[in-house]
Amino acid sequence: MNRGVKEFHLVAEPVVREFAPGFKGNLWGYNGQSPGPTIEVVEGDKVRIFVTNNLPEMTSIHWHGQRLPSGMDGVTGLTQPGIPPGKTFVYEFMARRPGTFMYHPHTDEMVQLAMGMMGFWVTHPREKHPLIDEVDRDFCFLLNAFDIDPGSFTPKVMTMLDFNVWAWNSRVFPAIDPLVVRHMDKVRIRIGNLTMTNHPIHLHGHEFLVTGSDGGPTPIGTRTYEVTQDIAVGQMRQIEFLADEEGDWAFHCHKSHHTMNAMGHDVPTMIGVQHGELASKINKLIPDYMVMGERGMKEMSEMEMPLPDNTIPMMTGYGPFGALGMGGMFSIVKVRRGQRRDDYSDPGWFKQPPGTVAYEYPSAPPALVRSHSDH
Ligand SMILES: [Cu+2]
Repeated sequence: MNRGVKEFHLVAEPVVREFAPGFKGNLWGYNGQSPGPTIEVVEGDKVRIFVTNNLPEMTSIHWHGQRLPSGMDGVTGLTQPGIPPGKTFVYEFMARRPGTFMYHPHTDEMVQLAMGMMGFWVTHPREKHPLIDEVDRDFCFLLNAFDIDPGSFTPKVMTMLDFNVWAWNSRVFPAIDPLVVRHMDKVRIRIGNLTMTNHPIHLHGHEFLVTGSDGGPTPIGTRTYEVTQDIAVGQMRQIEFLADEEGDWAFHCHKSHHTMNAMGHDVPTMIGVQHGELASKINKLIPDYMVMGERGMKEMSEMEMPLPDNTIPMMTGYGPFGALGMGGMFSIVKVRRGQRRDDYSDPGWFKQPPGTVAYEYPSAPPALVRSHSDH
């Protein structure tokens, strides 16, 4: 705070980000991280942001969703010259409306977004707002995607659609923390999308309301209960729900290719192909050869195959019942009684009450009645 102005300093620079243990990327970000630091202010705050460019090319920052003077909007060539390497520019404006926003470059966006330059911005309401509830838990993350060949470290910036690292805050499951909440907490999750495609984000076990976007709080009359919310490119959405069901609840993008990690996207379909002796014959020539997917691909989630130095298996993560077969944009909302109010630490796996887990039927199942479409 400097004479009534809240000051921030963002340094655009190369960063090394760990997507998951054993898998790092050479990215661009802010202040040593990608995404950059989350900026939190209060409605009506005067804000001054110093932006220093330590990248090898010019940049700028666009304050996505903000009301501000046109000249502070951060569009290189349109509202300002680009910030040259080594220089610092200053942005000044008032955070005029409360909500969920983000920031990102508006210079060479294809490259700078593909390299991980983005950050979150939350403007809290100054007073009790009729459309903004108080919540017990307030999470936020950005959806981002990278194309990093197994064994390499730098994203391929020309990729338009075929990404292989589908991330939340530049992390991939199983390295994304669970969202830990107390039973009966009111929970808000703010999500922004700076990838090249939309992501239908799906919550198990609860219904939520979409209470806001980068356009502000949504009018009460427009809110509907959902279990999946599509988040288009360049959109922010905030969802809210009452965590009234104890358990471990999956929370993930519903595009099945987005809950996988690298190496899973170019494998031919082998279901029904009988390899027989083929694998052992090939193994004599290529010791690491593996037959993949003749009975489906779930078996791959438990395969220990040799990987290049810097990557992550395509489907990983273990739960109390075995391999989850999930990667990428996946996490778990853990609802617990007895979790302390300020405690976000992982309580471990949910202890399912006796008699509440799907079980193997001990005898012959009831006779199946098929529909007679062939008659
Ligand atoms: Cu997705």
